[in-house]
Amino acid sequence: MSGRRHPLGVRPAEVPQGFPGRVDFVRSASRLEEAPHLPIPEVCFCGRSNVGKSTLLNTLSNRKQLARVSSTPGRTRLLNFFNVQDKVVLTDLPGYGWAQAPKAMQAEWGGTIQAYLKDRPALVLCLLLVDIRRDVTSDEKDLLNWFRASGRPCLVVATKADKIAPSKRFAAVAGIAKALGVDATDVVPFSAPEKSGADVIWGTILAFAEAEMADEDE
Ligand SMILES: Nc1nc2c(ncn2[C@@H]2O[C@H](COP(=O)(O)OP(=O)(O)OP(=O)(O)O)[C@@H](O)[C@H]2O)c(=O)[nH]1
Ligand SMILES: [Mg+2]
Repeated sequence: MSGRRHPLGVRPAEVPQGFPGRVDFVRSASRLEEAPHLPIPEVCFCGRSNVGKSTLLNTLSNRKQLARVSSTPGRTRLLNFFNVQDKVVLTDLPGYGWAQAPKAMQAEWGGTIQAYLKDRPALVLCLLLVDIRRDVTSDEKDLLNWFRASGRPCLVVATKADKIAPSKRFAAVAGIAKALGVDATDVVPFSAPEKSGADVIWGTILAFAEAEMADEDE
């Protein structure tokens, strides 16, 4: 049962006409020390390899190839930072749990992602992407529990919604929410080809970024 009307209990910000306009690639980093430090709130995209992180970023940016999209899992091995109009920085994190990657490499990515999620003061919101067609994994539950324990707000995005019939999406979202132990309002279905879900995702990102900027102005 959903007790709230808005994802994370926060009314999505109004998305201006023509937004986001230009989105600039800032930098790639293989280690946290290489990450840029801009005085702008940051929102990250995390999830298993191939779940659609880069595709979501491209769709939100209205660009085909801003972030590299690949049908070969594990292609994005770096943290990639994008500046959206000096309003928010979006970070595309490397996919975790790519079974074919050498163990040492998996450990290295995991370490970098963990360090980023722990020690990134600008981070105001995390997007956890899960495939709408698949059962939630223990990795995803662990990550969500960690977000909860750390007080990091997390919006769950159920990707590839076009892969299931519209009539089945509501039940799929409810199943994901139940498995993760979150409110169903906090799980937003998204489809890149349909562009469905993009408005509420942008609205939520902007609401968190704007709240942070307003706090800093006080
Ligand atoms: N039908 C459909 N396919 C999608 C959608 N989003 C992503 N895909 C496909 O899923 C595959 C993986 O997408 P990516 O965006 O590269 O996934 P990723 O999470 O960035 O993967 P890594 O960089 O390996 O971690 C690509 O073939 C995409 O075209 C979607 O909403 N609908
Ligand atoms: Mg990627």
